[in-house]
Amino acid sequence: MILPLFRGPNLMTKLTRYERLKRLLACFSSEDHVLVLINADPDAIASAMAVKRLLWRRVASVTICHVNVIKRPDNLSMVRLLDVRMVHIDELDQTRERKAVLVDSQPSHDERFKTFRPEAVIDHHPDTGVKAPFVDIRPKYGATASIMTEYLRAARIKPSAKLATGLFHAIKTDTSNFERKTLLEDLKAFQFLFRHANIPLSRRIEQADLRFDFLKYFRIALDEMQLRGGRMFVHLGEVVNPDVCVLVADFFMRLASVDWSVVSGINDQKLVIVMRNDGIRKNAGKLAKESFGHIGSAGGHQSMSRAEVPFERLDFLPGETDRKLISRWIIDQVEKRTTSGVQKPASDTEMKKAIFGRPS
Ligand SMILES: [Mn+2]
Repeated sequence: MILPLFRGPNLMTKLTRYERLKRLLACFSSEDHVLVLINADPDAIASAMAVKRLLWRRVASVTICHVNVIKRPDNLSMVRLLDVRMVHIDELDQTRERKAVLVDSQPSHDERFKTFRPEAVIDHHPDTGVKAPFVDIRPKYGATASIMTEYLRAARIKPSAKLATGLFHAIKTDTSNFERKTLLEDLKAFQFLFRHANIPLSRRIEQADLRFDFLKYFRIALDEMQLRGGRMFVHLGEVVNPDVCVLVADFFMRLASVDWSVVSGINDQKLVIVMRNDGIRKNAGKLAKESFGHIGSAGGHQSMSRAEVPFERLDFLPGETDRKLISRWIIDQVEKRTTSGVQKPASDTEMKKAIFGRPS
């Protein structure tokens, strides 16, 4: 049976889940070698796993191919713990004729996608006017994994624990544990996946956000942190990855007595300053702009922000590699902008109380 080709997202919303599934599957035959193209993050990886499962025994082969380099330790552990087999685009045998499927992205999102003419595009980002034989773009969804869960359910496939865990982790990640805008459909998918997922495994993936070589920055952070009022400051010096500043800043926010955390590091000839606060009558984005916007780029939201100052703009500091000097300068910049005026540095008892809790 030849199904009419689908050419727009509006028609798609009127189709039942089963009809959508039928149309997607009708794009492929048993001789096809399928390439699932992704920009690897948890949602894209899990969605690609779901496509592979949907096409299992229906096509000749399915290869998952990522265009980015996976660096984040939690993403690396997801790939490892869920046994996801993928190839980087540079290692792909491009001579082979393949039908491409793009999930959690659209062709215009990456230069390297543009060289493929995808057979199917399934995504939840705003529609960029994708033209393909099969298009299913639902921008209101919190995750592509929720859409893929609907396809699996329409196909009456019971997901393996690893696939379910991947999709479960993807929805948690893309919705920030449902703190971001989501649909009832995301919750329904989540509820379904919960029954099949390995929850300790999902937690393990989530927790694995540290690399061994990050630990030394935690030592610097604990040795050199300065608590002033409720504000925690530390400058980590040269860091291998600016993500370290985010991890340390989030770590300090776990202290009940800390209501601001300002953590900086030097990476790629730039001073990166990461700010976090408790979200109560504070604006991290504004503070970052006021403190560092005149000398670099700065921006963010109410409770999280980031500023980047090119190294050469710091030439007024006599020794820009001196951690203490940079730390001093950052504290000055931030404290100059705060309305409450000059804050006294924390006393030893205040510091101890913050770290170890109330002394008995
Ligand atoms: Mn996504």
